[in-house]
Amino acid sequence: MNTIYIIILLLSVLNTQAEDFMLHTLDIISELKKIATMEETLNALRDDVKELKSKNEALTMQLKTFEEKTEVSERAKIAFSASLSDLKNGFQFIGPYTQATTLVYKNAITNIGHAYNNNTGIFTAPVKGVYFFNFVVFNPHDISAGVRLLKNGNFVVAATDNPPKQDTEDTTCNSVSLILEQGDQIYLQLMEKCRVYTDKGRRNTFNGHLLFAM
Ligand SMILES: *[C@@H]1O[C@H](CO)[C@@H](O)[C@H](O)[C@H]1NC(C)=O
Ligand SMILES: [Ca+2]
Repeated sequence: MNTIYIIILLLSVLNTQAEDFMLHTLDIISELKKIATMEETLNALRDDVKELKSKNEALTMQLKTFEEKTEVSERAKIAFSASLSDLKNGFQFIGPYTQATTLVYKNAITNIGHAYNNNTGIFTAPVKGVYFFNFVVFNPHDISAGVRLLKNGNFVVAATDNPPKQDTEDTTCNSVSLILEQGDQIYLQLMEKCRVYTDKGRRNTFNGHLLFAM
């Protein structure tokens, strides 16, 4: 009786273990399947991360360039106005000369950014951009007035006026907007055999502004 009981007990124990074993095996197979799927997902994610990284690098570079450009244009505040002299009394003629001569507008009324040099009369562009220039020319006496604007020594625009006896105007002017590279130089020349005049009226001026950097 005892022996039979023990055998039955053993069989039932073995049966349970077999079931357990089967169950565990199924678990392991499904876990392995899950791991395989996870590995695939991981590989796909790794590719995604790689792609995002390179996109991010490209965007970071673009942003850096943009920020540098913005910084340059924000930094660049350029504006000047200058008259030939700051005479309080009397007057002075400049010219006529046989050769064209650089006009030095000595009296800097405004010179933000110091791109205009009132010792030499030369404006030097500190950044690439679009600049606006204007010059007003006045001569009240019997010789023609004539001034030209040059960029790096090359003619751009001029303003001329006939001698006062030939008409009733003594004043002339011209303006121009120019795309300048950094270091480009702009200055005004008194034309050959022409004359300008200065007194406390400050009627001859040279003006320049940076409209926007590029
Ligand atoms: C340049 O302009 C400033 C401001 O008007 C003045 O103080 C200075 O003497 C000028 N330089 C020359 C060479 O005239
Ligand atoms: Ca005239």
